[in-house]
Amino acid sequence: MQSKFLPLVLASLPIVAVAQDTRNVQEIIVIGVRDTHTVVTDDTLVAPSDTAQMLRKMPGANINKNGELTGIAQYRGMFGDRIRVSVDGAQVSGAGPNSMDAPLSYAPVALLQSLTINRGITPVSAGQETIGGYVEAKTYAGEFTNSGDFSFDGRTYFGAQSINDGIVASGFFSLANRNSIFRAFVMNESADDLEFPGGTIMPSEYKRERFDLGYSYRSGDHEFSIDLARNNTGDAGTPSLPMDILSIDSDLFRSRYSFDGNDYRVTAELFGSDNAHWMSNFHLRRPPQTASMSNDNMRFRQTFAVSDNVGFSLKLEQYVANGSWQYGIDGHFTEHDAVISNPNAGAFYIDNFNGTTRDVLGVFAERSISLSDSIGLDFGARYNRVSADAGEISANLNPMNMAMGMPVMMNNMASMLANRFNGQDLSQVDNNIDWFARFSIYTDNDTTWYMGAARKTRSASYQERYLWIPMEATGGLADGKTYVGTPDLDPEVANELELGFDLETGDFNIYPRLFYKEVSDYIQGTPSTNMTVNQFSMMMANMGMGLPNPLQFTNTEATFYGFDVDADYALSDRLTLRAVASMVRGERDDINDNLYRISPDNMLISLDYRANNWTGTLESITYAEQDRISATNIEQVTDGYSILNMSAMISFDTDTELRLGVENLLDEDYLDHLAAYNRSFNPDIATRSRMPGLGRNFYARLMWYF
Ligand SMILES: [Cu+2]
Repeated sequence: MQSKFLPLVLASLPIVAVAQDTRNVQEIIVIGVRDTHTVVTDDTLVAPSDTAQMLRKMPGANINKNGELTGIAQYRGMFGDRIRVSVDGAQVSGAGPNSMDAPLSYAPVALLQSLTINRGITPVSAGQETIGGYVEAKTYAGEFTNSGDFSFDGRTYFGAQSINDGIVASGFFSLANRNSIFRAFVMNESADDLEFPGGTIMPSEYKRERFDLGYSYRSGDHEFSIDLARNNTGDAGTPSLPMDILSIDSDLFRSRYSFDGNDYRVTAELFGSDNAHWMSNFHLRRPPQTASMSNDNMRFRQTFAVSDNVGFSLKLEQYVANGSWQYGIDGHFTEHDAVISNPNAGAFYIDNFNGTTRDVLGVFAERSISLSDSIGLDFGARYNRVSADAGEISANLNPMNMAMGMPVMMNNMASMLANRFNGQDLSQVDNNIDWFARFSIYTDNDTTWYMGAARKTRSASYQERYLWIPMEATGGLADGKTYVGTPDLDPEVANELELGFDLETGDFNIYPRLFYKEVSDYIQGTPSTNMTVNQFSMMMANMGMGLPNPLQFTNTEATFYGFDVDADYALSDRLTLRAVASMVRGERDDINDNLYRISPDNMLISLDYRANNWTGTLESITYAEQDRISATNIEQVTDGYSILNMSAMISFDTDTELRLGVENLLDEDYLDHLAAYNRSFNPDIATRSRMPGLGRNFYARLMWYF
């Protein structure tokens, strides 16, 4: 890493060596749009190892959990690729075809500075495809000092929790002066299987290491940074998926340059990642046992998957008398491959994805304008060109070269599917137009009203287009169904409206929002009508592999609507009452069905007590029953529940903070609707039954700045 790092830094120095006097840009006051809800550093002293779990406490947001490190962001009923996730400006398209390395897994809690969610209508400048919203993770990067002399600083983050005997230990070290920050970060975390009141969730253990090296330079109006990171995830259970993680080895790169001119700002970003991933159905969970028609060893499966990403963005922001203009171009180019094999039969293989590419090139313009003292308007438009392609695939499902029987029939069917796929026009191009507009109107009585409208598009993912043989490789849907893709899927187009207000009186603040989103050509699995696909799936099911009746990704129609709010009320100087509530409905419009894996209605109420050097929090979290379920995805109803959490944060001095807490204080036994179904053998949880929520968990987190 160091060998790559130094030449890149040296090469970049001449660009930024031109020092200039700092001159402040003219003060521009644009009527604020309170569209974000931020969790700041202090809140990273929480129990979960997975950054995505912090979304649970934000209005409208939640997580789809398939394992302890695999949290997939959900916002207002949309999730996965529909949510644009930025990690320090970079977009990561993970190696796992089931999103085992979902984007937020690349911003571990121990390194996190802040997690921000863009409430409501997302500006087109935030990212390329923001149909479901925008989540931004920022990692801690150290701080410049006020002196020319270098000083050594850093912070450590330690944590331990009882629920899985998990620990996390990390150190961030920096050598900084007023112009430069050299930084390094190292983290190690591991845990055993999770406990719930009825037993143990198996396999849910995990192991992860992370190493970062970075450099920032600042002089006058120039700022430059470059960062390299390595993520090594080892054994990590994902009990809601058909396989578990054996390894995820990723190298990430990102660099950023900005220049503040007199009345403009230029930002350039370049990022990339190289991710390699192994998973299997036998190394952490009980291997395939009995099968009526085949040898047990024949059902062992392992998958090797890789992804490559590069991306860039170039932005110009111009400050004018009553606001700003912003122009930009950006690109994100990804490639994915995955091969399934059997360690007991060397000749067996299935090209799951071969050379699938997805390239997005975008251009946008955005305007932010103060129409009067009390009215603000933002609007903008974006054009994205999305091109996708895939290489030819093949498979060998008859590794023993048998002359007749099941393997021969299955192999013949796979050949038919492969020939059909290879004969199709796999190269696809979409031309997508997005736009948005939002008003904010400040009235007296400390109230600001918001109104927004947008049209947002998303082109199909590589799985949705190029899954050619019925498999569960679906970006982590974890519904237990097998799927096939449709190469020529049309892009989804969402038309959305949002309305709400902020009322801030000082003692009492409330931020409610209503939203409505109609999506035409919404991509969703519908029953496959292809005879070969259906027969193949049936034979697999007969062998004890997957369910019959596969789905095919298809353009359908859908509507999302709901309401979310956060509020706080100061009961006294020391006591604050907070509440966050989220409600969302997701429905198919072309048939009478609900959408799959939509968050149940939920509400958080918390009482915070602030003393001189400590704060205490008592929190109640209530989830309603979810009976608006998808028949298409054979989804199961989940009962409502309520849990209590308690924590205290103690500041020993300005540099040291300790949080002690207990989650699910009463050890309530409940099921987690968004954690899907158990897919591994477990005497405590029936196969394909709803995953339980976690039991009582004591935890400690310590952050020490030095
Ligand atoms: Cu995987």
